[in-house]
Amino acid sequence: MDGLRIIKTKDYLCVITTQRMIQACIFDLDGVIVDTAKYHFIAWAQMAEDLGISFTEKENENLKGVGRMESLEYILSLGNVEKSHQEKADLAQLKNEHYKQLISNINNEEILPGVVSLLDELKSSHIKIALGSSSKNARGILNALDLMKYFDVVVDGTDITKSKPDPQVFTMGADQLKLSPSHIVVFEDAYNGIEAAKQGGFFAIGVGDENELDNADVVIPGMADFNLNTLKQVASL
Ligand code: B16
Ligand code: MG
Repeated sequence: MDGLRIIKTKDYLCVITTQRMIQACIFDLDGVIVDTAKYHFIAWAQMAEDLGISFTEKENENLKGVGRMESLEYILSLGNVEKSHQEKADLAQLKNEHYKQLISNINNEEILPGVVSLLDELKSSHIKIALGSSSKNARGILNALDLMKYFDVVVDGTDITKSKPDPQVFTMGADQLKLSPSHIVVFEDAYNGIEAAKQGGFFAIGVGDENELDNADVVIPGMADFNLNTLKQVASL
């Protein structure tokens, strides 16, 4: 009897409802809350072109959830280009300046469909909300989208030392929430991000294509038709 539990004692017969024990949700940023992947692509593609490296949108897919320096290394490897430590730092900084310029006018119209209503529902149901993003620009983006008010905890690229698929970004979130990963749902759009969540012991909901996110516990195409009720139905914690 899903959702109901019957307890018999000597004197009582109690029927209690068993809520799924979702105590918190951790959201990835790029690709889950906002579609910034296109801006990352424009900035990386410009840098690749300047270096004479061919870099396609398909190859950009491999950079979802991947940190800035690791992304740069990947693009350089595509063109067999070698750079010194300092040159890599300069290139990464240049790309980031271009990216920041591209997102300088970002506003809440770019929040992906269904996100705000889910955050509202979680908030009013007292389910904790955290961010688990590889991006060092995450806090600035949350502020620009006026979403910071929803988040109890924010862990981003400025806090972590290990990139996804290492679970660090999510386990730091769970630690700061003072909750066990077994009661937390992670929303992720990247294969590496799902890997990180699973390795950390979280329930992982993939947001995107089920063929690409086949390591997730559940895959949803997006948050447009997703709400707390559907979350409770799909998340078996
Ligand atoms: P930044 P997420 C990731 O964010 C992006 O998916 C990835 O494309 C980007 O390279 C990475 O952040 C680092 O971003 O250069 O802004 O520090 O998906 O983990 O929220
Ligand atoms: Mg992402």
